[in-house]
Amino acid sequence: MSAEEKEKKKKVDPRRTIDPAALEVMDKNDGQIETAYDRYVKMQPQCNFGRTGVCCRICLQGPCRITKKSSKGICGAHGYSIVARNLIRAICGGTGAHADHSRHMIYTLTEMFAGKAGDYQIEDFDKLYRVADRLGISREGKSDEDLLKEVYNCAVSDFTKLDDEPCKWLETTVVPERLKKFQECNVSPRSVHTTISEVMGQTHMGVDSDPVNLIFQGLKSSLADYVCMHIATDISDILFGTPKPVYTEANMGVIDPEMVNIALHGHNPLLSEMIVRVSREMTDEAKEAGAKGIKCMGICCTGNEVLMRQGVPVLTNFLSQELPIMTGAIDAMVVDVQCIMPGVQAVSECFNTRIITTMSHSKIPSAYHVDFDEEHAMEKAKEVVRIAIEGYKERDESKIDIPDHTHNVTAGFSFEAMEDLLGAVSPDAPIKAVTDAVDSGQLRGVVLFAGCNNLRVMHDQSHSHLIKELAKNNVLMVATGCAAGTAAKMGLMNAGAVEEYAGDGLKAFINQLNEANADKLNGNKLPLVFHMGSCVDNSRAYDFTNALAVQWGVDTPKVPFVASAPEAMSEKAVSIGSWCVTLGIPTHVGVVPEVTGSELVNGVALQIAQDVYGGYFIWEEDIEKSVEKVLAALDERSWKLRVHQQTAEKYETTLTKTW
Ligand code: BF8
Ligand code: SF4
Repeated sequence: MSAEEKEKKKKVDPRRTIDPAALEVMDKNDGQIETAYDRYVKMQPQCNFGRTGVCCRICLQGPCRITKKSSKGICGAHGYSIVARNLIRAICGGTGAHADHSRHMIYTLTEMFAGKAGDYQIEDFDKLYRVADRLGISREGKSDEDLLKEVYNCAVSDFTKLDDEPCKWLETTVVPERLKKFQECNVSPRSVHTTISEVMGQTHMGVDSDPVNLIFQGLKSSLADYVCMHIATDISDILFGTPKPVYTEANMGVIDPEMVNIALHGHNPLLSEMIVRVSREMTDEAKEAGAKGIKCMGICCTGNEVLMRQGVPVLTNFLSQELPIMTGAIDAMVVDVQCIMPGVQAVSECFNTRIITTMSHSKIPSAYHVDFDEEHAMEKAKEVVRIAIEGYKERDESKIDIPDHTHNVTAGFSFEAMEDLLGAVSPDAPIKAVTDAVDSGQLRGVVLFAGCNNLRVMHDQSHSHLIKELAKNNVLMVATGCAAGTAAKMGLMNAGAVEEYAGDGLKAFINQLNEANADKLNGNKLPLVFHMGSCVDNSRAYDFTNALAVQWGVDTPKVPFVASAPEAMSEKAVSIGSWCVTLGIPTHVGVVPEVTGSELVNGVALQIAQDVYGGYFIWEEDIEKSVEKVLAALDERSWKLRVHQQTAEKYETTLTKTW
């Protein structure tokens, strides 16, 4: 390592978080147990070829790296082809992950129809009817099971069909202008699985080297991603209920040393829902072991799923997932799929915490494994809880040290729950409460905080800062995934934060909702940031955008709605960001993806996308500039919308369709 590299490495402080609970655990540990924060420092400096996307390992002649000396790969592939191929494989990785999740939900219905998943049933009939209606399925003379079967058939078809008809979950959830655009540009996916296979085929050595063609296929993959995310949300709601407001707490102080503590981590609600249910029935077994009861807490998006529907407290978000184990009081961490750091196992071995993997395709060496299957869901959930109770019995009391940090959280804002709240102000067209507030200038627009944590930036800092600044500027905010985790942990997802941070317009808007919904809220008040769920539930956020577009009578690129992922990390985030752009949303990303090695590909992301789809990426790592750019994107749209509305009024014509 050169002297310069050593110097750079020294400058990176592993205390890369602003979460006070995480800092406390980290400081007490004093580097003795290695976590992601330490490994990030060890990893510096990271490879710039990979970072800018110009390293190709697609065939065994590679890796080929684009340098000044060598402007093409061995096969003659230009840098732009290599960057585009890498990018769309990342998008496809995200699509694959969501497809895996969504297919599992669909498969559970297969098992239900075969009489093999008796622990699952239709929990939310209204949601079933809503989804069926949206898909254009007639309900007349059909039993609920028949209806569910028809919804299921549509989902299977969206996953597998080979013809050019649009996927049902795309066709029925976007305005017609969007769909037309997708068909004109050939980015409407045939089906989820077909699209994934197309991307892998198209990016194989010696197939497509046209960067624009490649990128458009990437956008098609991102729309397939949107389809499977929406299917996952809909089926989860049908099986487990559509979220309604829930009240709980967040951050590591939620760990109760007198309880059997179970951390639920990953993404899939199929097992975690069952664990939450059985843990409420197994209190006696916990008491026999000497505990007061059983407490479930959530990490990442499994955490978001059980928070939204069951009010399960938030333990932490992605980056700090290893740290709760270091409190010495987590008896089991149950993981399913995605965003689970293998590092949790090594940390757990110092504390008698059982890491329990539960999916046959998502294992960690040395961890416990309970092989989940739909047919024995409750039984498997009990097995998991019993392993946690065993863990409790073997706890080393001398190691317990829980940081005393919690904040109140109000969550559970599915799109339906939002409509319900807004409907108390605007009964005929609930979403009009928002469009009116934007038209009058009371709100500056709507921002979705989505996405992960990433050690390239200070953990939780950009989310927190942007939320506070946008609140001051009267922006209505919704959040999902680990961005929502930040808001919950940092006290930004409760009524106190409205008082502390909201500008006058936003405060008045939220207070109006509080007053109109006083009977439903039972003395509680609405939060500053509305939690819409896990990452797959970004589908809910898009339903929100789409409803705004329908209400204004415009295509999505006219809607003052911006997405922001200041700490993006995963391939899923790359895919979600790409569908946001394709669906017409300006999308701020605080960690620039691996595209800067090609001016052409970068230019497509930043400019050409806007020309074609109306959505575009904003790469901005600086937090203050991010605030400015997000506000500017909102203002540009609301200004244009207002001018177009005034022009239409003046000349008594319809609103122009241009953006
Ligand atoms: O799906 S926000 S770190 S946990 S990828 Fe992962 Fe990112 Fe968190 Fe949820 Ni989403
Ligand atoms: Fe190199 Fe071409 Fe093979 Fe990529 S596909 S590794 S650029 S030879």
